[in-house]
Amino acid sequence: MERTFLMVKPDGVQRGLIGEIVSRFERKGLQLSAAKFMVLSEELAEKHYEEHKGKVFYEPLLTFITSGPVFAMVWQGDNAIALSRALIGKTDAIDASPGTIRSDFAVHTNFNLIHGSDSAANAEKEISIYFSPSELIDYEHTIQRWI
Ligand code: RTP
Ligand code: MG
Repeated sequence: MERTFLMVKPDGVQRGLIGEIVSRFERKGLQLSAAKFMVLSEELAEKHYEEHKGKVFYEPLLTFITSGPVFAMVWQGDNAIALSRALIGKTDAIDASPGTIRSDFAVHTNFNLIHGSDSAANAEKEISIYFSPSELIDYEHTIQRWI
């Protein structure tokens, strides 16, 4: 079992895509562990995106990601990180494969709807900055034996 951090960004919330996006991860067979509807503080956004500090898109990214509510989630399952990135698609919608979230719904790189952790280390880091351990719900997910 692997855990990943996923977040519907402000554009996904505004476009009414929370349900569509959550549905794709549910249908894939991943297990929801935690979810939170929230507005990111500047401090939290800086922690999340610290690896991009200094890049040209860093400041606009912080402005965008703190501009409205997001839907933050933890999902788990075998290969949850890579499977989620596959469902999300490449950063730029032009490069994203048809059928992925970004290909199906996004147009521009800076409005690409959803974030997904890119490594086990970043997943654990991101989970810990958004959620306390008591918010991660461990429960029997009976469909796992059929996946
Ligand atoms: P994310 O972290 O949001 O899941 O996206 P990602 O791994 O596919 O892309 P990453 O390289 O981590 O970049 C983080 C976010 O910064 C914005 N970005 N803009 N204009 C640009 O060239 C550019 N590059 C990145 C995107 O919103 C991207 O999702
Ligand atoms: Mg990234």
